[in-house]
Amino acid sequence: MDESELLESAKKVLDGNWNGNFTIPSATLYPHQWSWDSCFIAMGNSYFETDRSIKELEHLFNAQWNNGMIPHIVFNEKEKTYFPGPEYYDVTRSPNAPKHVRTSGMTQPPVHALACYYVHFNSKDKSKTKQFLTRVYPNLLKFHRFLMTERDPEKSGLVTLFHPWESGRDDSPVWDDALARVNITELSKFERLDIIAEGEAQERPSDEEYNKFIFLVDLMKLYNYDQKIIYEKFPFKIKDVLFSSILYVANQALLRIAELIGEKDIEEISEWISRTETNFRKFFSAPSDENSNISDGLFYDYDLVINDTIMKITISCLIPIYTGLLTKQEAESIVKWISSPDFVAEYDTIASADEKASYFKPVDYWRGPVWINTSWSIRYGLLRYGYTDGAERIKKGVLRLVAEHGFREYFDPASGAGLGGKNFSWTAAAVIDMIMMKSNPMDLILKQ
Ligand code: 2M8
Repeated sequence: MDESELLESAKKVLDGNWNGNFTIPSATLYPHQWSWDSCFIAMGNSYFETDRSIKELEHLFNAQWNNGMIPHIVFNEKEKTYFPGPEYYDVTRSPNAPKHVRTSGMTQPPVHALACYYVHFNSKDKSKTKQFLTRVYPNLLKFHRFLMTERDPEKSGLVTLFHPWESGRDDSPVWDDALARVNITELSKFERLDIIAEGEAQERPSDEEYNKFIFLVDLMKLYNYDQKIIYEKFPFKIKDVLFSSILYVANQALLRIAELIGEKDIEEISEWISRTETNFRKFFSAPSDENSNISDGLFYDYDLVINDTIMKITISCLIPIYTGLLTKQEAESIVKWISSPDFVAEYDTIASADEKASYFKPVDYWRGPVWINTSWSIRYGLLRYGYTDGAERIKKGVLRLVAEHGFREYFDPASGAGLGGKNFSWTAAAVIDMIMMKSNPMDLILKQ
């Protein structure tokens, strides 16, 4: 398939998953609206379907909580094939939850400001999209403020997550030790609905992990989703590199949006940006240890419960190249990892965990397979720092993966075999962006 055929197929995937209000990630597993999925989808659609992108994002913002949180799932009442559904989350326990729509009780990476900026950047009707930006600016500001206050009482500029699902990388090895310390006192009875065919269990998180995922939801419910109480009592609190990197870029996008709509009061956003710049290395660099064989230049998540760095080498460690906050030298050492056989999968795409690590599993969800949204982010980082050949290789690799194996949710890094959901929306959206992007919106967003 050549690029124009791939583009048409990608558009068909997004059309097929559009339900009139939002785009589902994939019919086989995810029948509701997922927060960061919708952002990638809106970016893909921004080249041809301005109105649809706007509707997609506004549907999500319409479910924003009073405290500013954008929930990670907005439920479609008609769909009953996903667990945990709205009854299980029971967010009515929180005075902050919206009453007119049902949602989950946690959040996901804040790609939203970037997505909104993209919609304007690629639109042919700038006056329409400027109005859209003016409408959604308060939603974005409130969401970022939620993350920078409720999820960062330390004022570090780095975000604390209460659940692996908030990271978007559900069963990443990064959570293993923290989850092992979570002691399940009592667990509700539940039935998993996410393993749909015989033999697919190894491609999804294990039952043990699921029990922990559900127990953490039970605990959030016990505390009525009160962020302050959760912060005080929770057994799982991690400052995440990928999430905080995305927020750093999103804050820059928000500044750019403020400028476009003539919003002058930007001091708060600038302050958030400098907090992140001041503390990023303090929290996320590996502690110097002569005996450690982990070579540095990577960035690691930080476990607040034990006040320690999580020394697991995963895709999250590489994502800071996407922020533009690294020096040329720091970017160079990440590029070394990206180019090393430990991460470079077949087709020049990037595995989700270090292939020589004991915790690497080639077909297990976020423990090894290649994901297209993270490869997309890294490609942006490479473009940003002038590694155009590397960026081109990733693009070619993604296009080949999809041409040969379909628009799958994730891919085996060794064979390229497609895994998980079929006709997966963000895979299609990223392919559209890689083919269509002529000038780089990120150049305008990130500080020079
Ligand atoms: C996956 O997460 C959901 C829970 O939110 C699940 O496994 O049920 C993750 O890959 C996440 O990043 C993604 O947003 C979601 C929908 O595609 O699926």
